[in-house]
Amino acid sequence: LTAIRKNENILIYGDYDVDGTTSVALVYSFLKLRYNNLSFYIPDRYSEGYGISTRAIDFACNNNISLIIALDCGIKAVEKIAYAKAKKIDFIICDHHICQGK
Ligand SMILES: [Mn+2]
Repeated sequence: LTAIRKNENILIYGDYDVDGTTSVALVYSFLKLRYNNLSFYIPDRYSEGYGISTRAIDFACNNNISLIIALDCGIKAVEKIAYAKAKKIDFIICDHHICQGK
C-alpha cells in the first residue's frame, strides 16, 4: 500500500516452476486491475536457477523499481535481500517453504 500510494514501480517475482509461475500470474493479474506501475520477472532456469537472483535485483535497480514482491521463494535469501536493500529496493517475501537451519 505504501508503494502504491507513492506511485513506485513494483516487480512481481517468482520461481520458474509451476507454483512460482502461477503465483506470479495470480498476483500480477490481481494487482494490474488496480495499479499500472507493475511488471513481472521469472528467472531463467539454467542461468539464474531457483530463488532470488542477483540479475533480477540489478534489473529492478536499472528500471527504477523500488519494491519486489517475491512469490514461492526468498525465505533464505538473506544476502540477496541485503544486496537489494543497499540499492534502496524493498522486498515482500511470500514463500511457503520452511527455512531449516541456515
Ligand atoms: Mn516452486
